[in-house]
Amino acid sequence: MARINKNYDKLAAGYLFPEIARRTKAFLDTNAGTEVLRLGIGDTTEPIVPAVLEGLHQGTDSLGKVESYSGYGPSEGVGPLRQALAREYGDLGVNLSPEEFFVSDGAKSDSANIQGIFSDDCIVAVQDPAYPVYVDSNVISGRTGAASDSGYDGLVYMPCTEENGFFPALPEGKVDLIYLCSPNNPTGAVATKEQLKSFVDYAVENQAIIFFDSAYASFITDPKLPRSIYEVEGAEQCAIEFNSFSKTAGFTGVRLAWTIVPKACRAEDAEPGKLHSLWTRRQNTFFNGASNIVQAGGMAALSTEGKAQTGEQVSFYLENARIINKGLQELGITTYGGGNAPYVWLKTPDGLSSWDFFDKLLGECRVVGTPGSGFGPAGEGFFRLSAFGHRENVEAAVSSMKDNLMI
Ligand code: PGU
Repeated sequence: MARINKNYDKLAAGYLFPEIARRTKAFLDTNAGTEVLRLGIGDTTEPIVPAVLEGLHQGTDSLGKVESYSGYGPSEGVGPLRQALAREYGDLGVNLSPEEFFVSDGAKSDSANIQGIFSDDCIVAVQDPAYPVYVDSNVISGRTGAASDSGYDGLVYMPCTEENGFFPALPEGKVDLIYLCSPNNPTGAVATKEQLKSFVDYAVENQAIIFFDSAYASFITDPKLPRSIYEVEGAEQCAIEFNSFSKTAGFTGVRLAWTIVPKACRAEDAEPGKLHSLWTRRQNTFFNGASNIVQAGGMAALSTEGKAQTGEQVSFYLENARIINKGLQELGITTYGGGNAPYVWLKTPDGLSSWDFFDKLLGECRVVGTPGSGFGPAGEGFFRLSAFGHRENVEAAVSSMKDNLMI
């Protein structure tokens, strides 16, 4: 008899973004002829820049010639891309070797899969609110109990609140696996070096591992803020980092990312290098490498021209965030984030619940956003607006909120 993985039954609801799409569709079905302005899922909208497109074309063309055709590549990614990534970190003053970079098809899959190389009885700590993948992947793998209004039993929630500037205090007691995301999804807060240092020191002392998701690092404009956790001394011993071309190069549909597992990184019960070899083994067995066409595009995104052009696109999205922030503040709404991140995190007016505000914003303004409670218990009473969008749509959404939101 084939039995299912019962942990799936513990998941509190459908995955957040399809749930929003479902509710939006239900709204459109009952309001025929209406159009909605989508600031919900953080999905890029602007076309891929010419220098990167050229790389993708070259990647495609090389498959059409016998002398440059390639089939399966190394599952860790092609050498030149891993070398180019290592050089990027070198520019940040971080010394990592190309073999410590694992190229993949997404930071989502890697951040969901990474827990698989750790023991089932590890205690997991997450920022609250957080990108739902961190929690859900640990629920599915059986590291939690049942869900209640205060979250899953057995998970350590680290609240990120207005009071602590949306960066959590260290966990009380010993935890084993810690998820941190900076610039943060959903709050838009960026951790300082000192804040990250406190977690690195904790992790080294407690032989814990930090999973650091820096998928939005390219949105950091303040030169004092760290773009990688490895800018903090000691992090190579205790941190695994995820990043992605998705938001930087418009690759959300193209799919290309990387994960760094330093050889110095070590688990409590294994020598340094073991985590690196386990992740190698895991990827070799479960993954056949990112598309060779796409990796050529990734190389182009890291060229001087590619970086200049994608940098302009990132600035464009940040300008969207500024427009959203300004509009909301003119409405008297308290907002956070946006300055170094593509998300604006707003406090719902009149103490509305996150889902009530979702319905109100959709009903009154035709604007779709993401309820903060979908990211964890501490997200209740907050709401996320994405700055990814065509300028005219972002402006239309802001005007509609100013004209129609009844507060
Ligand atoms: N990490 C973080 C923190 C993210 O917010 C997202 C996308 C990813 C990773 C995904 O990176 P990929 O390299 O594209 O796999 N977050 C979006 C999209 C929702 C989703 O389910 O991924 C968001 O709106 O939060």
